[in-house]
Amino acid sequence: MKACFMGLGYIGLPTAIIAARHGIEIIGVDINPAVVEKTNAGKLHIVEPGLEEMLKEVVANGSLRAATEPSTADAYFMVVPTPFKGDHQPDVSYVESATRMVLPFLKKGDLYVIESTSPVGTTEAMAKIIFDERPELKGEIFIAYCPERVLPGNVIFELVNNDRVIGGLDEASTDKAIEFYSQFVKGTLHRTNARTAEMCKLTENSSRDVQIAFANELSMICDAAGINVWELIQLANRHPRVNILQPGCGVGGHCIAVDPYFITAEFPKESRLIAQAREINNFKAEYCAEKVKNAMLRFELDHKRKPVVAMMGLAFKPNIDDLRESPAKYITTKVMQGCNNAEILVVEPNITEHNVFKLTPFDEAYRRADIVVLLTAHNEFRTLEYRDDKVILDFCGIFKK
Ligand code: SAJ
Repeated sequence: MKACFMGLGYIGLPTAIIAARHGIEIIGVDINPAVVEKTNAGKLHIVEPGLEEMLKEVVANGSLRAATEPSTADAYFMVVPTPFKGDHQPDVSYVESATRMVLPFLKKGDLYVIESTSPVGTTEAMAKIIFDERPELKGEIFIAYCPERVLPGNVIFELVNNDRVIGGLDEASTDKAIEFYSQFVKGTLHRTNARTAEMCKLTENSSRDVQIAFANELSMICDAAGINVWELIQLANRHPRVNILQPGCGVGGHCIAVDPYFITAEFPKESRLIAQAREINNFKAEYCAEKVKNAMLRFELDHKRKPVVAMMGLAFKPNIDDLRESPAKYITTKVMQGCNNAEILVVEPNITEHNVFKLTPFDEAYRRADIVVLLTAHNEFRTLEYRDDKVILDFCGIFKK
């Protein structure tokens, strides 16, 4: 069987690699020629533990080939980004253009699947585009929605072992999609319809956003009340039915900071809690930036000189190189803009070079800084020893003080 993956990003590429290792012939398509070139050379353009060896293997044995254009296959997978526009309205234009790219190749019996996180109704909308252009395919192809749910950093395990939700436009499409995924997914494949599957993905990430907002709100209350939030949450979680997440400097990434807007944009009156959680998590980044600026002013007043400030972490979560929608990056930018010539050291151990930020090794920055701002809980930072002689703003619970 031959499958065509449209999009070789954080999800498309690992899925294509795993599928290729299970005997499926893969053509991986990306509009970025640099990604295609790198992939064909067996080099990973993303950071994901253990994946590069697998890529090398499937490229070497010919089961995965990357290209900038699709070609004839038996199944087509849309795994492209769905960002939002300026007003938080979902932008499905990449899904649409990927669909239009595969349109000429579709033939009787083919499977077409959207994996990209999408607003409710997207699968039906893409089916309309397909059948408007190719009416002869009506009733002849299988169309389904199957969202991914893997956690970056643990992709190889989760791609295979997580349960998945599969929603076809009709029963036969659900069957066909389940048949495909059962070739490499060990988790249970749950059947539903396309609209429920679309909403299920949005629900999962909104649920996490709401829960993190609760932790972030607690952290601000505790700060004002003089209570250690880390201790508080640990104690509250000893209750058998309480499970509070950890506060941070905000919520980032391309999933949790984005997907809830796909619900609020379409159902604004009904989604007040989801909208409020988004606001709280966005506000937490502003709040952290203000805290840093205040600490800098205080230092200058107390010491009659400008502080050296270390901004520790740019990535949106621990131990990855992904800066998408990163609150740490946002806070660092805000602090640099208002730094009034104070020296700001920027640290991100998972990146060697950045086109905007000059990076400093984490231990050097920690040694030199008067004010240390812990933004992302990278493993490297956990090796640092707490220092009473520095102002430490620990937004991600490294020292839990
Ligand atoms: N975060 C906190 N406190 C926590 C947990 C997370 O502040 O206790 C922050 C992180 O620092 C980060 C953000 O939340 O900024 C999101 O990180 P994450 O680890 O919760 O999730 P993602 O964005 O890496 O992956 C999520 C996952 N969804 C859920 O856990 C419901 C993943 O399973 C999805 O596949 C992925 O979104 C996606 O692609 O949609």
